Amino acid sequence: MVKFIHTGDVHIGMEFKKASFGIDFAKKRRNEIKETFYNIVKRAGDNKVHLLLISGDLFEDEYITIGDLKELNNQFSKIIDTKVIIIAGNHDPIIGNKSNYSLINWSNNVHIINTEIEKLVFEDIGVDIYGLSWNKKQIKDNLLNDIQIEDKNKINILLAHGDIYQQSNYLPIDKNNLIQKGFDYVALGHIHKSDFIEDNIAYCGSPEPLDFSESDKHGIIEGCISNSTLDISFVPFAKREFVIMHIDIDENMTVECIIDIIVNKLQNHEFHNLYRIILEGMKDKDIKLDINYIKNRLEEHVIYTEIIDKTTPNYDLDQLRKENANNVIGKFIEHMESDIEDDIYRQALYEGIEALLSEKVN
Ligand SMILES: [Mn+2]
Repeated sequence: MVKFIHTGDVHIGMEFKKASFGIDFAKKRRNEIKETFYNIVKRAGDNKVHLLLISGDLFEDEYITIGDLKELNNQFSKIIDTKVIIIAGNHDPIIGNKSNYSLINWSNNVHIINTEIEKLVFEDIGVDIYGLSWNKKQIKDNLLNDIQIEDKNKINILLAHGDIYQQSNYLPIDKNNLIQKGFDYVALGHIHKSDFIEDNIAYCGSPEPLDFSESDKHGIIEGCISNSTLDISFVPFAKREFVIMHIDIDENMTVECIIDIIVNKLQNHEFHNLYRIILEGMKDKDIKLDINYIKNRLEEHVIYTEIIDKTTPNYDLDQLRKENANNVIGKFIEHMESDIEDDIYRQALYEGIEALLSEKVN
């Protein structure tokens, strides 16, 4: 039996410039991604795994440093009995002679597949590995269509970084065509959410979630493979989860009521996770939801929260329109009200009223 770990989309070096969380948390996450990856490498060594498969986007081309690469190599060199197989993805492509992968001399157990379809033969474990590294930022052609298995008696594994869900600019993969090729296991990368496409074709997902769009369980795939059997499972491995929470507000709630509801809901959750709390529903128009105040009150319960206020104040629109028939408030309501079914219009209407009313008072 051949043991393997399948990972990818690690994005080492990621700077999180567009992330909703601030610079301090971004730095923390940047380090945590490395730490988690080193732990994956260590696990491969501890469990005497034969193959560590990395399906692209190991690092961020723009932000990786030579120091980071040396550290990666140092980690790989500690598990010399594990073969580390890497393909480059769209975030770490091998473009011409310029590639961060060529900046250092990799340990003997590290194999970086080149940008033409390549087959690596490992006689000692009876495994042939096929793969292809990216050589540009976008690939529109299905470059995997022509791969053919050469020796059916071997354990045949394919590493691919691409999109099996749709005809995209990120190496579209034809699922049916892929199934017919008869690989014993296909280790996919590119999509950050883990997904078993077939029993023997899977996206491992990113080991650490990168933002709130990745609010599922993240980890690695571990497997045992022979010519006739495959046993694989997803193993959660992330240090933190991004959790999105919806809280229903009604017009009878005060700020303290709302905080109580959130705290109550957070009680079953982990301190170290990141929470996006979305407040929805109708709020009392006289209550000001001070987001920073609520955030401060949650600090002792969880390490990170962000709060999005999507509530609408319970203005009596008819009353307001009548009272303001001759001024800009009335005209504004009249103009906006026609599209009140549209979420964005409604939000704009209520925010506009709030702004105009506060002007009036002042
Ligand atoms: Mn990726």
